[in-house]
Amino acid sequence: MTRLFPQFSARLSLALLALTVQSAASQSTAAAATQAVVTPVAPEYTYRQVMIPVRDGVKLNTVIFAPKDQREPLPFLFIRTPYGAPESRFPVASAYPELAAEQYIFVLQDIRGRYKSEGQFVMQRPPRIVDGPGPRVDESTDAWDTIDWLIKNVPSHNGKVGMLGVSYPGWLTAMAMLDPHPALAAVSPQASPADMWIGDDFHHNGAFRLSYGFEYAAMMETSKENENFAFDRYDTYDWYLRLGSLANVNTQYLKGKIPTWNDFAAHPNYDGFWQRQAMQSYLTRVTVPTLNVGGWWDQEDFYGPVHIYRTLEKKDTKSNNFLVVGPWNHGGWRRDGRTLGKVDFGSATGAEYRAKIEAPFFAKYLKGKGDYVPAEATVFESGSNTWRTFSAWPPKEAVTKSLYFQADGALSFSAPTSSGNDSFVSDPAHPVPYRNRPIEPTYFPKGSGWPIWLTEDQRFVKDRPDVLSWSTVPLAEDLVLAGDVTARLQVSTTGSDADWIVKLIDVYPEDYAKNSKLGGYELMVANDVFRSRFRESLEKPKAMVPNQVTPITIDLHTQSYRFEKGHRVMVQVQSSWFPLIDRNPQVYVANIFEAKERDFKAQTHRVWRSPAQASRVDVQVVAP
Ligand code: PG9
Repeated sequence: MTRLFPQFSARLSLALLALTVQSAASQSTAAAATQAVVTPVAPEYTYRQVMIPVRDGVKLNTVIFAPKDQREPLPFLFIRTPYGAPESRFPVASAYPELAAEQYIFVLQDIRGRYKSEGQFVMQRPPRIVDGPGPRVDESTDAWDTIDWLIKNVPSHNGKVGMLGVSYPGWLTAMAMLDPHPALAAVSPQASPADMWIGDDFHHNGAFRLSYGFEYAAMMETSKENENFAFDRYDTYDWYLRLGSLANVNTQYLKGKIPTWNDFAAHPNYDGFWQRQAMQSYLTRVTVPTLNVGGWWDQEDFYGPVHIYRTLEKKDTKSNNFLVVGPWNHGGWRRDGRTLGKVDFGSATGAEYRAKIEAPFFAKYLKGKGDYVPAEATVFESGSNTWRTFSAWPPKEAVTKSLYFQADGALSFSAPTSSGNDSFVSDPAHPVPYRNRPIEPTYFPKGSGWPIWLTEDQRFVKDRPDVLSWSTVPLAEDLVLAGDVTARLQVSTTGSDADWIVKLIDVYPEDYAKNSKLGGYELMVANDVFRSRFRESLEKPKAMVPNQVTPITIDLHTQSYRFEKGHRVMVQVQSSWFPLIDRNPQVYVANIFEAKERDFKAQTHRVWRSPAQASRVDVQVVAP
């Protein structure tokens, strides 16, 4: 057993995000933290602002912070952002306390077309595309040119550059590693999206993430600086429902002026537009040591970091590709990380990660200091609240078990012996809210429930007739998920299209000794949505045949989670998650962005649970 953090016992708001832009042979369990993490006191940093020219003559606004008492030639830590590089008073020390205390030359840069940089912003500009007479430019070349400039123009560096960033800045980090400058020596793409149609911010399995897609596109493309859409009501559930057809977005509000919205509407299927933007085809080699970081309850980009890790892992001949996943929401590792919503993980997991993984990672590869040996996969096992390391993810020793849907709302590890189905009416006029109403705007200045909605108690939908639930009896022993979770449903509908949302839930005991206020709490552990029209092809959608039982497979991603003895495992199925996901008309239309009000029809959906047509959720588990 390897103790990961023997010394321990132990909020990236968009604002901060905007500013910042031992290989274990087998599994091992880290002891729960026992001492508080001490945040180091960082030195003061000097500030310098420059406009760095890149190969097509565009100048990029860049700010450079060096320690006032610089002790030796230092590596750069380079962060690129679309959210605004800091003005003069950026608190490097409080944004990156552990790294700042170690001393680096921090460089933060506005990407092309955003804030004070010149040029044209393109949402996730696909790399390696020549689209004009001048030289090819993209985020990869802009990073390369900037690094080249830094190496040639900034004094007292050691010739090495590291890059990191959360979310869009994480994706920019990934872009820089594709064709890296020779000085780029280590990268940490954190919560980087990998595929905006399959599993990250804008769609999941082709189902459009309406509220996030709309609000993010409007925020980014109304002007060069972030500008929130002005909703005329607090509960956006109400606003989106009144909006009606998505065609009304342009006619009533955006007027065709937001390119990303126009792209959503023009590319409802997984066509060349999305495929060119997705990382998959670019991840052909591990170019530099890469620390991939994600959060189990990331409300925006969880698919990305795991997918990037897995794709690179297949090419990782020199063991330079690593995975860290903790009990975090989007960027939660830059905060304290002890709690998420009402759930307490027992220690300051964000600070633990930064002090014990991130800072040693960069010190090793950029300064040649320390004896840190990164584990292949470091994951936080929620439930027991322990860090674990594995030599592969999913762990080689994990075995797959199936949780079968049974009659009378039961769920068990044995296949059903009797036939039947459970049904519900899904009415687009009354979609199931994805979180408790009121649903404030995503970027509500006075605080939004958005960052923690994935940890919300699912009892808020308990009494809805359009949400089906199946649960086990209280577990006689711990059930330890370590690996992938996949729903395999057999479904039918009276309509010709439908969405299927599957949620895997930990139901706490009524008498929950650790916190009596969480008695009976229903915590989502894994979830996702699938739009039936894409069941055979993501590129060529196809209507469902009314009332025909049809298999649907839904990737519920991956987890490290201990369902403790006495807890129950629950699976819920519903057909709407509004306004997170746009409403499916439930009558097949070629492009839902052009659906008319009259196309939206209530339909009866069925989930089958017969021996020959069993519905189940497969989980990879390891021994308790
Ligand atoms: N989730 C955000 C995003 C990343 C990349 C593209 C579009 C959106 C973010 O937090 O940066």
